[in-house]
Parts: sequence; structure tokens; C-alpha cells
Amino acid sequence: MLKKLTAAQRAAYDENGYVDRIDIFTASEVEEIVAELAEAEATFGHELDAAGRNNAHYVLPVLDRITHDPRILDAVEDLIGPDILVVGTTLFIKEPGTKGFVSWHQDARYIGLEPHNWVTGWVALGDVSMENGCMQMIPGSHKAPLREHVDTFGKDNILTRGQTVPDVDEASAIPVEMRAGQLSLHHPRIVHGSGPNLSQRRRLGFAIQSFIAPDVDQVIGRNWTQLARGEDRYGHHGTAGHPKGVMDPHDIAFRNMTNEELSKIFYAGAAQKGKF
Ligand SMILES: O=C(O)CCC(=O)C(=O)O
Repeated sequence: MLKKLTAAQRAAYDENGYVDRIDIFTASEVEEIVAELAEAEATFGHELDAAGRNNAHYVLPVLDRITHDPRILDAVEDLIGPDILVVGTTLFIKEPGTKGFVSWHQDARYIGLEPHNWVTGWVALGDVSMENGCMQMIPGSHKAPLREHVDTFGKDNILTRGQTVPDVDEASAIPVEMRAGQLSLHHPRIVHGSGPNLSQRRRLGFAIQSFIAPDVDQVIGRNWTQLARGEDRYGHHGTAGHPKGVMDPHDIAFRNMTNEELSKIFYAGAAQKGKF
């Protein structure tokens, strides 16, 4: 029996490779989350910029709470089963009127998580639309094997090496437009990307990259995981804890260490290193 998704949403995920507009947080919950995040950014901005946007759930309790919210985990359980680990998170922020974009890519191409028994969650912490650079998905693209990517290292490309699937049929792309507090879930092999923020509103997204079943191993480098639900009978990964407070120095050191290792995974085989 499904815990959070409707049968239609579950079927849409299988067919299209993603499901969106899943109601999770109320307007007042989003307001509290955004205020907590803004306070942390105002106080510790340098720790939450660039690479600091990776795995910020290790240093900010507000992001740890989102990552382990039972409503989100119920939806994830409907896709990958009752045993759930969290490998990492990323804050995807596009400031008003900025050029940053995310090229067409498949998450599974560079992240080293095999088999593809995992799913990425993306929480809208403000309304997202085409105007402010919401994600766009190529429906059904997850059914094909992994595509070759070209490393572009484009100046405004938010991805580490500007990895890009060439020749995407952009006319078939579907925008993931959502209200603040809604969640989307996408498959490791779906081709997706996002455009620049042409609006005067900040685009604030929190991606949980990713929720994995415990049989999923890391085949390129080293990962740490938090047990989010159920049990881990495989023990493939190092164990990560929860933040002790806001920006605890030990948590920052741990986060930085895991980000260094993540960087090695992202740049494995690359001709050069990019921004993060
Ligand atoms: O936030 C974005 O625009 C891209 C996010 C993304 O590629 C992902 O979560 O896999």
C-alpha cells in the first residue's frame, strides 16, 4: 500500500521518470524554514556559498529536518522501499536576474551510485516557474541507458564540470513548476536541466541527492550516509550523524571532509577542475 503518493503519481513516476507537485510543507512552515536559512546565510554566508551549498544539512538543523521529514520519506518509500539512506544534499539557489543555469544531464552519469535504486528529492522553498529557472524534465528519458555527456565547464553552468547531454529534444521538455512547499522526485537516469532566473524573485531549491536503498554502493569514491528509515543490512558507506547545532565547528569539519571526497567523485576522469 502506498504511504504518500497516489496510484496515479506512482504510475507517472514509472512512465515519465519523475513526479512533481507533491504537497509537503504548509505556507507557514516554508516561512519558518526560509527565515532560518536567511539568518544562517546572513551570519555564516561564506560557509554557505559555492561548495558550502553541498551537504549543508550536516551543519544546519533546519535542512536536516527537511531531509528527514516523514512526509517526504513516505513519498520516497513509495518509490524505493522502506529502508532509506541519505547520501547528500545541495542548495540550488539562483539569485534574481542571474545567468546561472543547469545543463541537460543525468544524475547517475557522474555520481557513482549503483544500482539505480535511488531517487532525488527537490523541495521548492519558494514558488518555481519557467521565469525563475525551474527544473525541466525530458519525460521517459530514464528508460534508456546512460547517455554520453560532454564536459563544457561553461562559465554560468552551475554543474561542477558543465556536463551536458548533447542533442536533447528541448521541445519535449516539461517544466517542473511548483508552489513553495511542494516536492518533486526524479529518477537517476532522467535527462533534466534548468534555465537562468529571469525574474526579480530568488529561486530557492533544496535537493536531497539522493535517497538511496541500502543495496546501492558507491563505485567511484567514498560516501557517508544517514539512516533515514528502516535498516541498513549492507553497510556500504560511512556513517554520518545529525548537526549538533547551527554551524558547529566539528560538523563544519565533517561537512568539508565529505565535500572534498564528493569533489573527487564529480571530477573523476575530468580534464580539469571547475569551481567546486
Ligand atoms: O535546481 C536545479 O536547477 C537543478 C537540480 C538538479 O539537477 C538536481 O537536483 O538533480
